[in-house]
Amino acid sequence: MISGKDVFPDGERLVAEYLGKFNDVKALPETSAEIACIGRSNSGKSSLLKSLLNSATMPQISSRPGSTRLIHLYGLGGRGLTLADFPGYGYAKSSQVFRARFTGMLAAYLKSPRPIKALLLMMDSRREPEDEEKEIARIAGERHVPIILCLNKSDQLNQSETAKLAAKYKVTKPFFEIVLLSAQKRRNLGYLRNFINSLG
Ligand SMILES: Nc1nc2c(ncn2[C@@H]2O[C@H](COP(=O)(O)OP(=O)(O)OP(=O)(O)O)[C@@H](O)[C@H]2O)c(=O)[nH]1
Ligand SMILES: [Mg+2]
Repeated sequence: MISGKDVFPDGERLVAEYLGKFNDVKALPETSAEIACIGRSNSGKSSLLKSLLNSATMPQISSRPGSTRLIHLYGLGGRGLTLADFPGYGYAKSSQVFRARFTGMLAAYLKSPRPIKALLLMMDSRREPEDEEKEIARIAGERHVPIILCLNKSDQLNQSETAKLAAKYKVTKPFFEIVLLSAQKRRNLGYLRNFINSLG
């Protein structure tokens, strides 16, 4: 597990262009390479992209779960790499229809022939991986798509909780890498920034 408290400098933000929002995988424009930020509602996906990117249109964040309802795409400075901010899953209060559509949308995306280079799987660091995370890991494994498990909200952990997590996530399998970070406080984002940049 990669952890640290370094605050991510503004100057290292990835320059991005907002490409729009899409309500269906079939509606997404063709791209040459994609990284998708996925995870449970309220885990901080939009916050992570807001902290990493420098774009005229920034991701919208909200304390209300279910705030991102469509797939938002950001192009990285003409390098052919696109970042996708997905709606979250597992929001108990969202309507059955929305939940079903969304689960279908993520499953459809993961199984589509789109050029997915990596997945950033966001999870509140105080939660355990649940069925959804295990299913995502299974599908990604079949496709040989690396997942970086992003354990977010590290600012909410004390020292002993952080040490416990480090012990628990000593073995990264089935993930490519595990990063303990704070999207909101912009802590320990350097590895992700360099990883994304290396694929662009
Ligand atoms: N303490 C703390 N709060 C955070 C952190 N990152 C995000 N949050 C908060 O978590 C809430 C949800 O953030 P979003 O970025 O909107 O979460 P999301 O995963 O995009 O949510 P959906 O779009 O609903 O799927 C907001 O109130 C954020 O301020 C973090 O690192 N630390
Ligand atoms: Mg969001």
